[in-house]
Amino acid sequence: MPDTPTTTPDLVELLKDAPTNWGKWGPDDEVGALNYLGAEQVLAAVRLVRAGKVFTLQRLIGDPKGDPVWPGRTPAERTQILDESDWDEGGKGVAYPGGLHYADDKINAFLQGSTQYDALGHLWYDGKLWNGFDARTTIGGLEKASVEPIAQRGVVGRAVLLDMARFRGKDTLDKGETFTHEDLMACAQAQGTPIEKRDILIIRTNFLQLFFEQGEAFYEGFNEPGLVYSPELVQWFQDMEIPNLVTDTIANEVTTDPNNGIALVLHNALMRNLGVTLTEITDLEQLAADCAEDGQYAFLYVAAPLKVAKGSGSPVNPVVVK
Ligand code: UVW
Repeated sequence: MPDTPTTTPDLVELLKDAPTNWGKWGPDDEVGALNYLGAEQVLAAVRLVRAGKVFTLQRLIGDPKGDPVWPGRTPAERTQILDESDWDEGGKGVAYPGGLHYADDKINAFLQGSTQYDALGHLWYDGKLWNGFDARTTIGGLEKASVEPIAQRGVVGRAVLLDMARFRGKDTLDKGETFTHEDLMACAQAQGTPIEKRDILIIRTNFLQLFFEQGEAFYEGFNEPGLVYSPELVQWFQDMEIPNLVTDTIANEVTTDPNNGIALVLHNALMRNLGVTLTEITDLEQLAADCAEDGQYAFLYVAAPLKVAKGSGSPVNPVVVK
């Protein structure tokens, strides 16, 4: 992590006048701004399917080239439990009638260690989660605002790709590089597809290419590029009723805000306070190349994280259809 100023304010102070959606969908709501995605949004998104092109946005779990993860997390470990060798002489394979053999394996994984949805209760400040739930409800597993209600509901709507790397004429955005909601609108304008109310935003930085090029050096002075907090940006998300922010970075926003030294401000201002769902570590390369070719930057987006009881997040393989 980069050094932070000694005068770093805390989130309570920084966000004291920031908007919240607590209570907007009732005191028990656990899916927040996903409530903006109703039948009207689903049907409008389906009408964007024209060519039958399908893209999956998940990164490979167990990539031989490595799995990028937030510092302190470790990539998933897959262990082979059964394979053909278990039916060799003296092996542990059971002799099923008919000669059945099979392969079994398991993974030991951080639920946020690959392409994932964050539960709304994944992160908080001042002792309160999304919708005002008490942070003590996280002890031993999320009793409130876990990933399960998001998984039960699913996420379907119109999404817009905002190719910030291409817009800035770069292969990848740089460490700590920031952009604002105004940059997103300018990017959308340049792509010929303005952002509409209730759009799912998918932002491409291609920053994780540097993980594959640099190996461990990638984590030195870890500071991902991304959106940077301002009261105006938070208000814009609120006014635009953005349900879901999807990025190809590990944590969706500039890691350390250059203006105040605080880590992951937008996780709090957008997810904890407004209920915007966050989706991270997506692979947008094939989709972005296709959008550059056919000029269609808005499309149907479908995703459902896994139904993990009390989970603070879950792996996901989002699907885009054009
Ligand atoms: C943290 O919240 C620390 O990370 P992420 O949102 O990437 O899971």
